[in-house]
Amino acid sequence: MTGTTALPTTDDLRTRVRASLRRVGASIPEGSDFRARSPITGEDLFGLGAATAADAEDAVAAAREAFLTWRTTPAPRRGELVRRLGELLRDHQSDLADLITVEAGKIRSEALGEVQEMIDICDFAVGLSRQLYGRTIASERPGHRLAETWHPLGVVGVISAFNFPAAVWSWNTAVALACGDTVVWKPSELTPLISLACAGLLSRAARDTGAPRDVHRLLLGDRTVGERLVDDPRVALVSATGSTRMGREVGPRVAARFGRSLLELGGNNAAVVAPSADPDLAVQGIVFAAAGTAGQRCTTLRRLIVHRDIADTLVSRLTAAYTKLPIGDPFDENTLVGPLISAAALDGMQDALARVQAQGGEILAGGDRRLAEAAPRAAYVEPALVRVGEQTDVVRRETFAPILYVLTYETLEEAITLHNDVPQGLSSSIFTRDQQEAEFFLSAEGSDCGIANVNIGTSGAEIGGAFGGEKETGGGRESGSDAWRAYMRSATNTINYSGRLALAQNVSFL
Ligand code: UN1
Repeated sequence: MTGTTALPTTDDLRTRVRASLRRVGASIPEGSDFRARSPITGEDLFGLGAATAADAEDAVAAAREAFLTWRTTPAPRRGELVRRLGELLRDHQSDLADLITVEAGKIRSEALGEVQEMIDICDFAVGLSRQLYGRTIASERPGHRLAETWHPLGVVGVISAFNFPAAVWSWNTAVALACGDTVVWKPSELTPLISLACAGLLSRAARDTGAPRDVHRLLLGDRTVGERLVDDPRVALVSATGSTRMGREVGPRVAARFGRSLLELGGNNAAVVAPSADPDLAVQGIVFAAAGTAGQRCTTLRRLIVHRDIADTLVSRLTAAYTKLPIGDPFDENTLVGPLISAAALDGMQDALARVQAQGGEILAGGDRRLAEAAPRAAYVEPALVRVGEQTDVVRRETFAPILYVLTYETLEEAITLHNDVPQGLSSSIFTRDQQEAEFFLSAEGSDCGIANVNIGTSGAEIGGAFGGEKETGGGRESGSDAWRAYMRSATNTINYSGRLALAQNVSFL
């Protein structure tokens, strides 16, 4: 595998961060409670002050107070705030992308893409602010009308992960604001700087459009801050993105106080490659989905289920592509694979590789650490391609790193059984030019995931569709389509204009 040019120093990264934050108009809160760091060098950048329990209390109280005004602001006017945010994101796309690269290690093109996704959801939410439609329902009684009305829900607590440190916040926030909710955001501890920049731009948009200042509050801090949002009955909806382990705690705790949660948890996404697949298209789609973002998307392709007649050819093409992947500085435009987020992520990957080998798996390409001398604290690694005979416990688990397990199948039914035989259900795809196969994969008997694609990889969804998955992925839907309904409450109205009382179900009384 090729390496790219020398890595930037931690001082270079500090300079970049300062310049981006200055242009965005955000500053770093003084303190030393925790540290911003960069996976590019694995070193600390700045100390930061974390939110205290009193800050969290204050943020929720302020957001609740702001909600009382915001919910009465007409939705198209709420859309003006989101439109302004979208404009500021356009102006600062490059600054925000820099911060994402510094903190999450994303290559430039993917970091810019993440900000593009934010701009796109803002456009979507502006339109939505004029389309919060309810239905009129035929009443069984004469002179009656049934209607469904949608109202703002309240304070939304957003808990987000390091790997999409800005876009996932924007999916939730743009839609929640258009819906008349206010937001308290607890980002990942690993990405405080991009969070400061996003929150700073939204504050500016609020000032520019005359929206209440506290429509949005940011809380930097550890999991105890997130737990406050989870347990606070004033937080009407907790939208949490992260591991299934985290969701297993958040879901029941929010439910125990009859709050709502929207969970977007782990995936173990697979692609079926049928004999009729276009091989060039399949190889490109697979390599981006499996090795892109260094395997750190929740939509990353983790399992490949290939028809046995084409398995050897496809595997040798993939092996060739894997050995050519440029790994290194994500700011270098030739790099395709940046660093893993932490040494712990690298340990997790190496542990999974050792265990799957002990279970009979064969590493076909990659898996070795890179740049250990240049950046001893960073975690650069070659994406790994591993052939496995069966779906062992290691394969059925999500390892948040670039490992692609290759399995083979004979019949499509067998492929789909393998495909669905994992606890997670986020994203899936089939590469085929056979329409019957494609439609079967998309049918009720096919993929059991929230996202099912044809001739495209598992990652890189557009914001227009609803995003989320089934089973241990948590069942939530964010972003486009009618995901907005999770951010509002509906009321069913029965309006009697007949002048006499008629009971439903033909009940007579009095
Ligand atoms: C995530 O990894 O949490 O579909 C979100 C995708 C992106 C979003 C990923 N649009 O890969």
